[in-house]
Amino acid sequence: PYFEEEREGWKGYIEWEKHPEKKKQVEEVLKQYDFPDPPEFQFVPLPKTNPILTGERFKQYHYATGLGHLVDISWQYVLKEKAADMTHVLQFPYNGEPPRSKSAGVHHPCREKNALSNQELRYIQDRLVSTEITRNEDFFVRNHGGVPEIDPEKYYLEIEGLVKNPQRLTLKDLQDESKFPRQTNVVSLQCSGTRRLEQIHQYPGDGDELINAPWAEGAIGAARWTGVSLKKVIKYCGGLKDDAMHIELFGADTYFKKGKVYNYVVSVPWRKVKINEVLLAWEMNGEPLPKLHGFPLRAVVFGYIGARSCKWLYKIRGIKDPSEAPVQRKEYLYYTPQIGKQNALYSNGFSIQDMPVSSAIISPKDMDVITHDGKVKLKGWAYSGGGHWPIRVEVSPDGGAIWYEVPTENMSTKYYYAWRLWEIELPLDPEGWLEFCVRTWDSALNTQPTYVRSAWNWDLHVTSSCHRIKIYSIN
Ligand code: MTE
Ligand code: MO
Repeated sequence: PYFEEEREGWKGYIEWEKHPEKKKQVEEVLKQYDFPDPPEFQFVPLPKTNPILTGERFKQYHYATGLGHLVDISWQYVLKEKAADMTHVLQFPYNGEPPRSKSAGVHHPCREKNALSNQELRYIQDRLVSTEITRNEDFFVRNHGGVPEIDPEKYYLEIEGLVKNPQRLTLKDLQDESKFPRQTNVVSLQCSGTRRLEQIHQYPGDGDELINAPWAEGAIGAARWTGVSLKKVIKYCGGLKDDAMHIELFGADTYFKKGKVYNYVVSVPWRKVKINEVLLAWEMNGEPLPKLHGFPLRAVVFGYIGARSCKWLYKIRGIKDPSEAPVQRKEYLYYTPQIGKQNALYSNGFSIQDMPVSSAIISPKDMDVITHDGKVKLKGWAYSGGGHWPIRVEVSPDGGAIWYEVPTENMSTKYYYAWRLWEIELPLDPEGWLEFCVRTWDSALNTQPTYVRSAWNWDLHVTSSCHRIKIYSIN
């Protein structure tokens, strides 16, 4: 059931026919490998050295690690298995992919050639923390496959499975306020890979995530989403049948995994839906949902990892147990630090839903040289998932011995489901290399692990430790 279905007015596939020349070229190259045919490709030179990973153990990822900033996440397939013995890697962009702003796609500070310049990176990240509601064009994009094209006139949402009266609802139905009350919420989405780069520095796990999403601090944002509560839609279908406990969400996009094509499918528990924390949204910051963010309809699951907020939503299903789809079952698993190459069984991982409390310093940036007259200004974000919100942010100028509390008036609006931006001016006397770090306390009094290695995990998810940067201070 997790393979792509045909539907009128919806194109989830790539148009091979339009690129006969390239298709042929690709076929030639692919003969050497055992991979599905891509529609289009280009060679991208990779950096010869990688400042992040050194040593024998990491050799096989040597080239792959360069990909993070060269390739963005929407590429269809990367010959990563072969990357170790190539100086070039194939990239396959999708046809008709909407253009992205740099700020939407690149939020990680790899500083090799071909990456963003420091100046660009600084500009982008400063923009990110300049508004508590993120501009649509600055909102990070994380796509597992291509962006499907959906004709809104022909679009309908199918509701089936363990619901009492299965229905098909058009956009007009959903937007008809006599049927469904509208709901608007300011909600942060955060990719579970945010700040993954810090875990990569420690040890890069199976290497998969180096290619897929080697994010730094920018895979997070807040938007004002408008739509209907999924709960009301299920009620409209007469409610769930007795044994239904979860709702499965089907995205119209397709992606490759181990040579097979799947739809993007996840699930959320009914208890989450019941408290109106799952929104089916068609509007983002007062504009129709942009294509890159799931046009015409997406789920927004408050406080969960971004992965559950299924984009290009075309079908929902009442089910008994969590979805069997690969995204739900095999990805987004949280392992203990002892789990690694030898014992990484899917059954050893917890399925990640709630996002933990986390924060980051965005300005200054790691390795900055700052000249000051005894004072330095820090800026960043703080967030907590699972229905909690940041209540206190503390920063330390000396790696965590002394902590200063950010005054509440220097924290942005408390929205319950969104991040809070903060800034603080610290007194600073010492000169030379210093380590700044930040930690946040949330409304349930959770705070962050001190060091990244205490929460390192094989799939490199939800990096929640204190964010640390090194700066050179000149007084
Ligand atoms: N939904 C579909 N259909 N396909 C996807 O690839 N990516 C997920 C989620 N929903 C994804 C998806 C992930 S991993 C994240 S972090 C969020 O979308 C990102 O949402 P954004 O791109 O709007 O920021
Ligand atoms: Mo994600």
